[in-house]
Amino acid sequence: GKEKWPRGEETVWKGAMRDVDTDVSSITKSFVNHVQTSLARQPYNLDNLGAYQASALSVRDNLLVNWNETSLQYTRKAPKRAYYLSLEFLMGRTLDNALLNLGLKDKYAEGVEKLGFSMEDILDQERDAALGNGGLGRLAACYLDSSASAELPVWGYGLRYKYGIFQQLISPEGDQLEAPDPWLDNQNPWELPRLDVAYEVRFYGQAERLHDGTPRAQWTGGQEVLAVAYDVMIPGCYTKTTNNLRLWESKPKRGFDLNSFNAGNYEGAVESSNSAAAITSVLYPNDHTTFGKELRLKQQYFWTAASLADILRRFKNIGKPITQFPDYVAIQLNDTHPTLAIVELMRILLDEEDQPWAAAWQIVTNTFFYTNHTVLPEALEKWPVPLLEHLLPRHMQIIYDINMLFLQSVEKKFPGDRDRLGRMSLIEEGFPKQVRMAFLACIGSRKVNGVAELHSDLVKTTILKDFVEFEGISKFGNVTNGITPRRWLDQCNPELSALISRTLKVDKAVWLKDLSMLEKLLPRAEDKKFRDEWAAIKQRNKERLAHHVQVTLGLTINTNAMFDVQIKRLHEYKRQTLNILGVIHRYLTLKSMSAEEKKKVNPRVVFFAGKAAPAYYIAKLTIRLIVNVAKVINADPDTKDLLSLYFLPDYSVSLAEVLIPASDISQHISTAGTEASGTSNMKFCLNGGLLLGTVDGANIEIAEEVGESNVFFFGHLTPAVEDLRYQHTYHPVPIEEKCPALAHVLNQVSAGLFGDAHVYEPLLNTIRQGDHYLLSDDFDSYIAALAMVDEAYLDRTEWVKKSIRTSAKMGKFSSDRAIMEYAESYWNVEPQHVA
Ligand code: RUG
Repeated sequence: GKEKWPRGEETVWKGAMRDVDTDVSSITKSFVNHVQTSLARQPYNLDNLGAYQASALSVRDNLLVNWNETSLQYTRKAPKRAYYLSLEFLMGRTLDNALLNLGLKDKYAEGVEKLGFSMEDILDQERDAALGNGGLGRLAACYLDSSASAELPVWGYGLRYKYGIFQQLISPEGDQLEAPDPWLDNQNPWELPRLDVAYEVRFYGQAERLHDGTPRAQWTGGQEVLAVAYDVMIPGCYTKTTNNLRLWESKPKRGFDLNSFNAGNYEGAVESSNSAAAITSVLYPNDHTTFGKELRLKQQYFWTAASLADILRRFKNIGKPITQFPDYVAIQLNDTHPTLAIVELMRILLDEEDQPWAAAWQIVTNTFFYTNHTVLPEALEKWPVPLLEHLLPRHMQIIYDINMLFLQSVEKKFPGDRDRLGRMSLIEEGFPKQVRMAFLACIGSRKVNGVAELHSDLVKTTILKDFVEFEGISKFGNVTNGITPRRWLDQCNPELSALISRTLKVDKAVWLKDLSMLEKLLPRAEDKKFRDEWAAIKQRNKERLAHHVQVTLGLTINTNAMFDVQIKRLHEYKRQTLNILGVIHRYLTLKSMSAEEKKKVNPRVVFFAGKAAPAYYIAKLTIRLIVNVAKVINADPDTKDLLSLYFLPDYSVSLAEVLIPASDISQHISTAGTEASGTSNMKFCLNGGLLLGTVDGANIEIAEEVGESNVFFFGHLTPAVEDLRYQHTYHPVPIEEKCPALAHVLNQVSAGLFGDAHVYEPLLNTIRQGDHYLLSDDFDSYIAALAMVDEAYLDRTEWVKKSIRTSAKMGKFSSDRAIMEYAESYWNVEPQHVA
């Protein structure tokens, strides 16, 4: 119907509303306006930080106009929307990305130059928004970029942690130290507080079933806290569509308890408000582990309850009956962290919407979609029943009810199969009993997917095998992860991006949104001039990295060497230990070479970066070993020109943006079957770095695309892993016998070649005893693969050809492809063009 203009004169409103002007003089004007009014500063003493803030506020004006129009369009048209629930969004910096997506970078650079600043310095002022641990959180960020770029009505929901992932410091002894990450201290221009968008969230209390012939219950008492919305604008690339990432902050419902205050009990008066604020104070710095901590469960419920209340309110504004909820709403669960949303929606439908059980379950199971990100048993979330009963009594009742009905239906399909019931129950027996969140997420969702072909197959044949047999295979799918080419090529490697545009003779706006166009570069691998340009850009990126390391750490790096990079969370399954042992092997080999032999060796610089979970002892020991090996190797005059090693502290999205374009070879060497996908592998290859890896995760699909002759594979395959582990346990062979080269390396470490020998014994013992991650099985083939890399690098022409071919075949790994698979095959949401 025709809308009525709400108040005042429409022509006056419309005359005053316009797009923000984007010519250079309007940009400088807007910048100076923000300096004067928003920042209340003088031009005379404006520093780079002030200039960053003024630029950000000015760019934000552009985003806000688009963001408002996008919201209005969604409200008017009421299309089906999708919501991406993720406890982590690893956004990195925003200014550069926003400028590029808006197509305004050159103009802003010109504008700030005229005002006496350099764009590069300004960009460097921004702190990373590091609300995530690693791949899972960065994937969420890439998916938001792709959703907006594809004009899809997708919002993210997460938590506004006051402190993001900790800052990593490395002590002189090589120990990781953790410091808080006060990322909001300089204010955050990219978020809009929405103090008017707030919901009450309850914890603890009592749940009483009504026993009135309905499944209803009443949940009362306990603690109530407030969830307040902060909105972050997500601009699409070359489109008006600007979506929203809504992050919740916890606040006390009342500031403090006046009664206690008046009675002189000042601490008591603020206690409850402190406990409310604590919920969103810090990101848990663990990935791939469960912790069973009450505060973490509180975070999960707080966030899912607020998000669902918000989604429901928006749905109700459309005025449709609740049974049509799944026609308007799809909710994607990023791992099991938001699984309580399934139970919370049941609670609302039963207790507040008065729906019968079957109707409620029907709505729920048509709304949710669950993505699994790991098959490692220690990473599968479980929550103790007593904790859930205490914190969320009504939800525990509902989980019991879901489980009872579910097991009844299993019993019906497989009569008398008691083992199966035990295996499939949502409740794991034990002391205490635990709720298996992956099973709950699975049965409460319409579809379940893994994140790479191999991983999705493993999900179906291992952890959810019984569920495939019960529910049918069609519920289980695969969406191979992707990365956004905007940040991971155009932004981090502007020279390569420009070369591609020149060569394809199209504007980058075109190929950045259709990454398969890179394939047209393939014939250019035969073109010497193109190869030279390609290689020169790689070289300049290596120099850029060396400069960065020089400025930040005061170290001088040999840019004539091959750059060999492994950057990711420290974890035994990712096998950084294999890499450092390989470096030691190389060092020992070099030491034993004659001067003549050394002349044939190509110099290599090895980079590591990554954080270890603060309580992960073995991972921290690996960092210590790397740092201390670096001290010895980098100081050895016999070898230092041929081999050097750096552990770069405080790995972040921004550091990755400098490291990735500079890499000649990167390592993705997890034990087969353990890395669900990996996404940095895609980023390196997109930037023309070659891949050294195991036959695992997305490495396999990368090799399928670029051809096996362009990757360096090694190691045992997934089907062999279980047998090998069995051998280790029941027929152990001493390392000396099984792998003498590895034994020699381990003995050198034990003997103290890299200092305090005894310190590393617990780390070395993980290999000598049990060797769960199969380092001793893969070491020889790893060393052979490294030698093949050396060999290949000697023929630089052929190497550059491989580099070009690799990059050219990375189209599949754009997150645009992945997000369209979710939109079309899972959520059923369609692009909404904002004119
Ligand atoms: O370990 C996986 C990566 O292989 C994957 O690429 C990434 C995104 O799907 O997710 C990582 N992950 C898995 N992060 N946390 C988990 C398990 O909680």
